[in-house]
Amino acid sequence: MFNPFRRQPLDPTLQARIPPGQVLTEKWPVLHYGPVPKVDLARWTFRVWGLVEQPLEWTWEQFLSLPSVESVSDIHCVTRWSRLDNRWRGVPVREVLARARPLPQARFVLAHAEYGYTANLPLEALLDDDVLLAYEHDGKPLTPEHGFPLRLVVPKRYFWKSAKWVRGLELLAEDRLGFWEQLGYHNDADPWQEQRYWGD
Ligand SMILES: Nc1nc2c(c(=O)[nH]1)N[C@H]1C(S)=C(S)[C@@H](COP(=O)(O)O)O[C@H]1N2
Ligand SMILES: [Mo]
Repeated sequence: MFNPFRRQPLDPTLQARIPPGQVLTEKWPVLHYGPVPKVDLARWTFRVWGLVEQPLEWTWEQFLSLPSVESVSDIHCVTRWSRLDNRWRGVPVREVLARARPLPQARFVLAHAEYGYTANLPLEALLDDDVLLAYEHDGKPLTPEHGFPLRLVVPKRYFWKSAKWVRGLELLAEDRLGFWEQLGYHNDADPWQEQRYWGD
């Protein structure tokens, strides 16, 4: 049977990068709830709204003109696989938020994706350099099943926070639970603290 996981002992420097309870994989599993959306780039938009001075909406072409960076980071899925050294290209969330200018009351963000998928994070967590609205992975455009055309990437949290097919960010004063968080997954989702389920 196909087994994506390595069984050999890892060299210690690699092992040190794998959080507790995780197993290294070199494949890239596909994981999501529901179907893969068919996206028409001519009609696609990305929005920032809620507690911002300037609500904004970009077309795909406009979004591509925002400053992009490359960032290499690790993926840790709560289903226990980790994939190291993913090379992402995209727009730092910081850049997008700087244009919309969050109001002082804004402390949380709900990411909205196709079909109503949501993921919630503290605003502060989205300001890190490694947090991107990514459109390329390892030098190629995202494939449909990995989030084409755009996904959120938040390397310091379990990967369910990294919404595929993301369409906007809503700025909030109070935290609002996302899709998996409502189903009992941990709100903070730090893989190094093994925050898998609420109560862990
Ligand atoms: N829109 C959307 N994004 C999503 C999900 C989903 O169900 N819908 N699942 C999350 C989960 S649980 C994981 S582990 C990662 C998987 O990303 P991948 O399929 O690119 O590995 O996507 C996350 N983003
Ligand atoms: Mo996941």
